[in-house]
Amino acid sequence: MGSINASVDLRRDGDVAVITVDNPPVNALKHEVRAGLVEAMQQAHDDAAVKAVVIACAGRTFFAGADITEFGKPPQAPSLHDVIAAIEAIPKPVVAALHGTALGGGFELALACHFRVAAPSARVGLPEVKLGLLPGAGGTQRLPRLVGPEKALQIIVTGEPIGAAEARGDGIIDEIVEGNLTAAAIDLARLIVREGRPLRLVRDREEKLIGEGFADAAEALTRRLRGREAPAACVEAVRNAIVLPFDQGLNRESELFRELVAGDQSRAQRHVFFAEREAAKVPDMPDATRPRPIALGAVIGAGTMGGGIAMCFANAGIPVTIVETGRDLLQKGLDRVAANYRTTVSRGGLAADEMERRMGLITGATELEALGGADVVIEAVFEEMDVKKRVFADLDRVAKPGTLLATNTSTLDVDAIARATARPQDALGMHFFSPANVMRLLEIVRGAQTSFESLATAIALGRRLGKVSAIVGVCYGFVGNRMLARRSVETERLLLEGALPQEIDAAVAGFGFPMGPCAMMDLAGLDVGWRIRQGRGEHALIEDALCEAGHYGQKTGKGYFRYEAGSRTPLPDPEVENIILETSSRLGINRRPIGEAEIVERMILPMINEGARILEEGIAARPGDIDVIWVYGYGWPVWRGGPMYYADRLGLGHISDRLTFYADRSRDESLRPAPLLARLAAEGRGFAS
Ligand code: T1G
Repeated sequence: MGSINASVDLRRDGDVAVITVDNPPVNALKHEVRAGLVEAMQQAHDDAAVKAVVIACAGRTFFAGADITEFGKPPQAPSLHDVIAAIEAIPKPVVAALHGTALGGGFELALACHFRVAAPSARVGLPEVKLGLLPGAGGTQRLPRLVGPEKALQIIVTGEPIGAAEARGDGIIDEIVEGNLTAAAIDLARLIVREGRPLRLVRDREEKLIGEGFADAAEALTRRLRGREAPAACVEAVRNAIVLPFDQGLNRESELFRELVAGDQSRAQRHVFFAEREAAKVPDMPDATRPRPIALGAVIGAGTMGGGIAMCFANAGIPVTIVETGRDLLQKGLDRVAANYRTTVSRGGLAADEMERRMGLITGATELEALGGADVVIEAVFEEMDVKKRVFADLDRVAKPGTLLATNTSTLDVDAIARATARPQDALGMHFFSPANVMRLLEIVRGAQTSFESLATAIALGRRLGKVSAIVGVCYGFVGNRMLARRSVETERLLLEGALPQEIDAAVAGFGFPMGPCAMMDLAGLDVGWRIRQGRGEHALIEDALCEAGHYGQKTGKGYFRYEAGSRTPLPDPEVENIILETSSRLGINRRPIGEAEIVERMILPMINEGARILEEGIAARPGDIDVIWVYGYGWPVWRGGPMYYADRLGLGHISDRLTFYADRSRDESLRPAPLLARLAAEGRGFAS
């Protein structure tokens, strides 16, 4: 007994063998861990004095799954299947002690044990589908045997973990224990030996394998997952648990896993997994930098964005004050927040008492002085520079020293706003996406004078608010909106040259976006862009004509599409077609049929080109940051990895040729390949290299 290797320790506690794994930060089941587990199980098996085994992990969590960095590399024995076989082969009770997040292969390992105890805060789940995979170590065969096929499918296809209490209710967890978890697991192991309880493996349980309702559940769960391979594989594998003997189901699961792990979709989703974790890192930030504590927040402006941001604070348990200029506007904003919460409660997404608790964390005020004690203030007022500068000058007067001053501007110059204060080092942008309480992306805009401490504070706050943060520099529209503007220009051109809104949206949806550009603009409101263009003296001929005709989008029941009362379904609108045809003929344009491939190219390639400029200017530090921004903020299909990842798959040489073709044809020099793209294409390299 003793340490098996650097990650696995085996000790005896009386007649119980205790295996403890310590592979920070999340006890991923890397090769060394698997080898150590197999060796430890063998020793426990061979030692006659050992009557039971406990498997536990040190650090912040039980195994959080297989080591994702090992995927795509030659497999090293023993595999996780070998570890599980060793656990199932031992004729002694094996108890798993779960804390933190027992996920993927970690949860599958626990399902191979005879008993599971958990800390109250533990969560279990099979998130492989989020990596474009399915559980590959028996989870699709064992979990249905424990909780029934429908519940198992819910857990596997959503990839969302469940809490210990729910898992206890479902019979996954045998006991929830307070205090010393490993000691409790040892006590249970001893009790099982003492009582001579029968050792029943999950794999041998069939009583819950009822197929009734499975097909409907599968259809409901996968309806919105168009284009993805992994969910369909999950459904097939779980169905096999109902119709095939265990070992056959297991073999088919492994086949499906091997197909998916080698496929483009999973590679893309694994790229996004790691890019998401990189995006919140600041390459030049000194390691010693520490975030300032945030105990109290404030939001200026109770509009749609302000209310949504305040909900983020309340959802994270942070008290927040919303400041508005007048009582009526304030009450309107608070009512909108309450209505949002009530909708979530009515859909079963939140308990009524939890809603009350969160509402209790939100306070309204009409005096700026009310936010004097806040550790962070997020300004979410009208998107106008003078208004924002005035607010920041006032903030400078009332906010306490060290308060993080953030603007939620989606386009404006953060440095100019920061200079309205005497403390630009404490100012930056925190660009939330609408609806702010739902969208996970947060663009943190680093100003020229923003201090590392302020940056670290914003990054830590983003994490507490459950956001995926990406650090970007100051320019018009930052990263996401700046690239989106390229797509809007091409949308306008395509409409003038021959396409119709429904054709453009169908092509973009076919690529994998949840919504096309025209329907998206109808949701955001065409008048928002129209007012900004008027302010900048710019034009979008078709969109301007639509606005002049009262087509503001969903809010007026007509935009690029028309909407039946109470419906959000975009319907082709002959009036819009007339406006488009009329505008084309007024400009003397001979309209032509435009195919899906050309539409997709012209929606995507100019954005990639702008992404290259953004990288060249250092507005984004890594191509992966741009990918994370588009996946979490603009609906880019995660299984395509993001625009820059997609570009590398497509090949920069090809992209450069296509852009040159479109630049020559349209005589729009901004479509010509950006220097970085042209250079990398010439060198046969990609953005990632
Ligand atoms: N493999 C390798 N590295 C991992 C990892 C993993 N499974 N999980 C996390 N990391 C790294 C991560 O990149 C980061 O590194 C650091 O750990 C902290 O992570 C056979 C096939 C567990 C909920 O999908 O969801 O099992 O940036 O910042 O916010 O069926 O990490 O510090 O260098 O995310 O506290 C299934 C993935 C695998 C879980 C913790 N498991 N991980 O969140 O920390 S597939 C998963 C997470 C599988 C089997 C299959 C989260 C977390 P760095 P973090 P966190």
